[in-house]
Amino acid sequence: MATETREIREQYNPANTSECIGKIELHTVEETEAKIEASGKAFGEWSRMSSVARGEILHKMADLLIEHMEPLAELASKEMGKTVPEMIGEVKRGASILRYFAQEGMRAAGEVLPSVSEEKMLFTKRVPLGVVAIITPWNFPIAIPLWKIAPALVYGNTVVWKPSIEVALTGQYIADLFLKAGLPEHVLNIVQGRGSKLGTVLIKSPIVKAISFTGSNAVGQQILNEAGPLNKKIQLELGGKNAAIILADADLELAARLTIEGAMKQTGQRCTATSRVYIEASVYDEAVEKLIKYAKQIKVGETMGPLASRQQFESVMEHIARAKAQGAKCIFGGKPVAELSHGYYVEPTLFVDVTHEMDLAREEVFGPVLAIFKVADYEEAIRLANDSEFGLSASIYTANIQKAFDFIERSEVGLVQINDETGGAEPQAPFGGMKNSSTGFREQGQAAKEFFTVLKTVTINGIRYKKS
Ligand code: UN1
Repeated sequence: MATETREIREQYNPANTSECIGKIELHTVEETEAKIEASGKAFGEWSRMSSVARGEILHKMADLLIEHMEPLAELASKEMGKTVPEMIGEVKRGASILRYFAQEGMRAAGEVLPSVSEEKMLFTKRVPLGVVAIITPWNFPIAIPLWKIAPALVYGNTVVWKPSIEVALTGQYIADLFLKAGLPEHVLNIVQGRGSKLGTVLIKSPIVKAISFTGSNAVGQQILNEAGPLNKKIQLELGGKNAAIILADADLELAARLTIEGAMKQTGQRCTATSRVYIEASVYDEAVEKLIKYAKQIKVGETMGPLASRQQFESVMEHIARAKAQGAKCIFGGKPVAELSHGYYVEPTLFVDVTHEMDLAREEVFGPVLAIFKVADYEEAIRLANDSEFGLSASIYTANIQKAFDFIERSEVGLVQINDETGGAEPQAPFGGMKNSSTGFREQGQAAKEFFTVLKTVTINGIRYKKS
């Protein structure tokens, strides 16, 4: 049988589309299978190592990440377009994720339970799953992989990791740093290639016990269809269409600033981005004026990077064209930036006169586009905010504590924000959504343990010492 040869892919800078920033050799199906097998072989020794020692390696990795902060942030920024300061922030976040999970190596892995019999000791013990497949997107090329890989490793699993092909060089950099940090070979195996080709190999392999994926709903559904019947543990973080509500009693300055930040940070390419805002009628005009004021402060090319790829650029422009065609009114932006045609730059874009029948109210754009709605009151706002197939994050801006508490109860999302933007996540807190935004287990915090370990219940009979 002829062995497949590796395809070579060039990576281009989305801020300067003719600049080739490096090449990456894509793995073949055979090589991917070999990596899965290598992960399987590495599992025994890794899982037997003390979790404290595994945590030490994560600590070292956090130090290395900080040491390599600048070159890594520059590479990742050139590969997917996020500005360097945004990427520096992401590297720091990566280090704090690693430090949080490093400490997990020192925490309890089970509990002692009372037994009905005095002759028995009954306890639980968390054990790793085995080989886990981690498939990560391009929009957080450092933080998302680390918030999956770090818990997977500290709890004793071995990992096959496929970063998005759009950020293959950044992925390779991180994998190399793990080796430098002292991770034994084959405990983390990176595979490079397209999900359409290698994804199925990972998902269907009998060696792979669990799959953690962040990305599109279409791919998430495919993973459920393929891996669900195989009884694999599945964790999916998918799309969002996150709403913010601005009530008449809100601090409008704060609400407008954070709504624009929520919508435009990272060029809107976050599953937690604010993409709809519902404003109470009595403050509508004033709030819209303030939204425009903050949108104007964004300097595209400086404080806001390009979209990550041609495909993203075309998709966002298509969403904008469709919104216009369906009757929404663009009051700000809406075009590529003419002077920056060397990159995939799009203006921060605001739409009004949007109805809930329009695609702009329902589909995830994943770009710097915000749909603005006028509502009569809080009741209409929450009804419309919940009118979505997604349920990741939602914000309310108000000074009314009863409405804020009502919102905590009634908003159909996993991440509820009071007087704060829809995005953001801290490593110690569980992250995930409701409805079509997530499947299975929450990520990060103590919730990560639920996904990356399984409980054994142990009974020891005959423990009572009897004097002979
Ligand atoms: C954040 O808002 O900082 O892909 C985190 C995403 C999410 C992570 C968002 N899984 O955008």
